Amino acid sequence: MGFLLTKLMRLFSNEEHKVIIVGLDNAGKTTILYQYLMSEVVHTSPTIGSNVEEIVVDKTKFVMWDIGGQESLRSSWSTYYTNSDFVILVIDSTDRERLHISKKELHEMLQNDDLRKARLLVYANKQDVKGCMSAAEISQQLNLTSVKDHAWHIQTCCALTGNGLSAGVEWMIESTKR
Ligand code: G3D
Ligand code: MG
Repeated sequence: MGFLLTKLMRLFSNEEHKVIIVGLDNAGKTTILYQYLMSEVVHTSPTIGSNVEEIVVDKTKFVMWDIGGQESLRSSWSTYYTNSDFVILVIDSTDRERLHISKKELHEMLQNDDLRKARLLVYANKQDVKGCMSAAEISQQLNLTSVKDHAWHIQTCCALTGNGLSAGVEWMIESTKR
């Protein structure tokens, strides 16, 4: 899995896409990044803020964002939007209570002019947990069908095993060819 992902990311990275990974705290962002980078970490840059981590794999820059931070910090987040080609939103599929917060953040984010050309990949993470929400349920709760001006895709995954992660990356690569 790690090898396949690395290969896919390398293919992808030749085109230099900037990807930002967002999601509430505990959604699984760090675990996903760890899976992406499992076999070969080319370079990691230092953490640039308590809620923002930046990692560069080959030429692809990942700006990883924990949007669970205090409201007061959120105004600075948009600084990281510039030139983003992809937004990866990580959802904890077991966290029904806070899904509405992700929804609000997502729709606000997509209004931002700097994310005009960004495509959206939603990872419905923690699919290994019994009773978790399905992709259809999350998609409905997030009102993804209302997103008309950004290409989007929802992908179920389990960051612990890496299941589903490469399918998400494949969608990203495919979407750049359209
Ligand atoms: P974050 O970076 O979005 O805040 P983390 O989230 O990657 O730190 O993950 C938060 C917790 O969720 C971690 O548990 C992690 O192991 C767990 N987690 C991440 N992905 C999955 C998954 O697919 N399935 C399950 N069951 N758990 C997952 P801990 O216990 O270390 O806090
Ligand atoms: Mg984290």
